[in-house]
Amino acid sequence: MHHVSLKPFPDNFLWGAASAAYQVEGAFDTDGKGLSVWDVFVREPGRTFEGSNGDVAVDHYHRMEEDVALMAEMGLTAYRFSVSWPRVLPQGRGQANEAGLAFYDRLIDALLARGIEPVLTLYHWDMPQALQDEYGGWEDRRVIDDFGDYCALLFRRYGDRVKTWVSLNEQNYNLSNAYLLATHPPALADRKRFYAANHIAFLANARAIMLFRQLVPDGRIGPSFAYSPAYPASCAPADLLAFDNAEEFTNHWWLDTYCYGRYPQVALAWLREQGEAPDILPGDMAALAAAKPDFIGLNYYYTLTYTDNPPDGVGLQRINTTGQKGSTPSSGVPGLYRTTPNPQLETSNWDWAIDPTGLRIALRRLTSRYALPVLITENGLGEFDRLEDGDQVHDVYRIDYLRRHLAACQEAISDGAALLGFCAWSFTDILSWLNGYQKRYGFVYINRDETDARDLRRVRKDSFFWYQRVIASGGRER
Ligand code: BGP
Repeated sequence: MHHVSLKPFPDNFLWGAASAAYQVEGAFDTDGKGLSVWDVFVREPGRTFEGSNGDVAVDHYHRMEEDVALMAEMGLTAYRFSVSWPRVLPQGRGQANEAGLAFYDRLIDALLARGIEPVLTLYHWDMPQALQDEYGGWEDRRVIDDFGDYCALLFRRYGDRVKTWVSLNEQNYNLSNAYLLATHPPALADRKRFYAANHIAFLANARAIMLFRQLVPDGRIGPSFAYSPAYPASCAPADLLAFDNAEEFTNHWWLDTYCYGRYPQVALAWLREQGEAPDILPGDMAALAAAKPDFIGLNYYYTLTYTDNPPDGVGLQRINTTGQKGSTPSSGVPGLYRTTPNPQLETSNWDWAIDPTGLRIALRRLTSRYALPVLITENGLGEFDRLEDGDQVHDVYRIDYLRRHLAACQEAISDGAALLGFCAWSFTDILSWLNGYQKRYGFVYINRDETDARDLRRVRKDSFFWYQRVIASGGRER
């Protein structure tokens, strides 16, 4: 679709950046915080890149004022962050930790004082270890009440000031890693348990949205979905089927359920045949259908290209966590699909395809299929950065990536997408869950590496000044 002229970004467009509690806060056992599953998991040998962990992370817990001052200097109009569940409820439920709640009060107030809209994520993967130990976290329906109570606590506490909320962050990616790939806690590889836990997470997401309607009636809420639009490797019908399988099993399985309370029927039939479909109790689907989100949070990094995979074909494979280009193997589900490199696209050093048109396609598919506004809750480039003399970081590759993805946003707006805002991933450099500190995403460089926290100095990268200009011009100057 070609447009003679493009629509501008709307005046109230949110120009944002994002983070997640475990990846920035540090202070993992400070001021009464309980442990999350990640605090425990990272201590098991071999789980993360060079044993990196978020004990200190980028010490945002203690440097929050400085970080917010940098956001204001940059001109951000939104900042997306997550609350650590065990920081505010050390045991996952019961007695709240006032010091933890007060930290987020201070953060929210600091943002509002600078005219930055807080976008609060309720869950960015840090399940309280206490609930994991007690009943297996997402695998037990008791988590629905506990998660609901936790959310209600935050809605009551912050709902007067925070109006834009994200429920679950990347339920699809997190639970796939946790229950299929064994790369996130609790590190299992069991498809039956995966679909069961995922169904319960949907119900918890729905509970949060229903509570939100009562407690923050003037706010808006939606899940953030890790959307990698599928492409077929060729026009061979077998590749089209593989592509169709991938869309159903890796995308519509979540998006249709969030937005319509309905699992894709062909995928459900296949899982039933395999004996791997989730147990759906009476009332479940109605509960899901009743909790339609106000917007879709879109985390977009890359597209994936699929080809046919026979029943004895390749299974799921671990991703590249070293930054050694070309080390990602083909990965798939036997009988359904497998990935194959897209020869049309460049990749990052972590083998993530760089595809701005894929973002436009994502926005168009979401718009036409779900008729909901979209908030881009993550988009960015993880790369090696070099700190040069005089505290300079010339991250031209990141500027190029973001520039092209913002151009795709404008095209999608012109196509008819109701795009609420763009939260770049990430504001400062952060801990990448499995890739350590060397896979950097920030506009602000943090002087630390995997094992040495050094001075944690904040250094504005070239992309910082670039995004500052983009925001000041309402997206016109890129
Ligand atoms: C998303 C997560 C983020 C962030 C990002 C980059 O999946 O929501 O928390 O980590 O991806 O991924 P990575 O750190 O693996 O490069």
